[in-house]
Amino acid sequence: MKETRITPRITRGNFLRVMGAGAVAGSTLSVLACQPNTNAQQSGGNGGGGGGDAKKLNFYNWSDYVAESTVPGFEKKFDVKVQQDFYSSNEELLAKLQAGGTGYDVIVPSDYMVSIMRKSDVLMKLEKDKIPNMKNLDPDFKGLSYDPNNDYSATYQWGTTGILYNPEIVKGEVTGWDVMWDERYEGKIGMLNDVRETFGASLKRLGYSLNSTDEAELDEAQDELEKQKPLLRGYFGSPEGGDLVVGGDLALAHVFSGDGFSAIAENDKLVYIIPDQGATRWTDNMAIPNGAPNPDLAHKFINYILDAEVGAELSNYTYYGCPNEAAFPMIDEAAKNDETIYPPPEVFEKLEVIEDLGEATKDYERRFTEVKSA
Ligand code: SPD
Repeated sequence: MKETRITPRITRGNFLRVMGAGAVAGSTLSVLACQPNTNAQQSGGNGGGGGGDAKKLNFYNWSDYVAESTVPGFEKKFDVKVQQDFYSSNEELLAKLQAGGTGYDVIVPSDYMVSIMRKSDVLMKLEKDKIPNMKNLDPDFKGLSYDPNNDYSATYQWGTTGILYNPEIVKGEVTGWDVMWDERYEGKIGMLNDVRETFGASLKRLGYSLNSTDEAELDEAQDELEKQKPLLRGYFGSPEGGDLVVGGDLALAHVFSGDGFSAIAENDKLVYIIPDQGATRWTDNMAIPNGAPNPDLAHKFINYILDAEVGAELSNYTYYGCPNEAAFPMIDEAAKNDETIYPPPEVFEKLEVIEDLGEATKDYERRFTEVKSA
């Protein structure tokens, strides 16, 4: 695949300033101005979580995954506070929920993890009449296999997982996963600390499905990861790998697309590619855990994120794909036209969605532990 460079854009730090008060702050204010303060209704209407502070939403999300305007806009609109905590993998999120008593109201698991969580009975069924903005979601992001009726989840963002690299260090054309095994970059390579993504990269490099449960294929993928390990600076969470490429500590990092594009916004010489052997295409989804202290406010938050303007601000900040059809006209032109954010059909067909593999999940986890401790 041809290397595609994202149109150099602004950094997150100066996003509000550079876009101009009208473009971002103005649109937020217009949302605020049109909405009544619903706190009075909310105080009387806690949806039954029991004991929750009706004025506080506990939001557990991936790091660096909301626009600067998102949380303040919600706090102001509903006269509430949002407490944010962060995780860097689906497995970390699941472990936290399974340990119990987290007190989280809204979480953002990926596709396969929604399926695992549904089976583990850790998710609350959504009251869809409280989420009228669900209608704004693009039909392509509704009714997906991990939650066919959107009974438990609503899409937040989508993206791909690929390679971010610095062409001043990495020589020649980078087209596929092999570069992450290239001895010339020993000590300057970072992989994701994410069992399914990192095994997925190894499997795709070998020409296999990233959902393989074939023991011989998994043995081969594991061997390759064990061979790769001495070349690595480490396994990193999101957005750390991208940050380390920006800082010059890494030449190459296995990253989620938005983390790649954020890094490019900091240094426009960097390049993000979707390897030509294929890669992951994923969706992250808002859901409410069982036992959430404030499910009523959680539904309001999900509905707020699915608002067209809020959704556009979110994707214009994260550089991830926007699943909100009503928001799409407000997505930055540079992003809309960027084939690494919105891949063309010939690339799209090489992407695979990580599936819930049931019992085989444990096999992947055991193998990844073995790789990391090898
Ligand atoms: N910094 C936000 C990263 C969100 C990535 N979620 C994608 C998970 C894919 N398996």
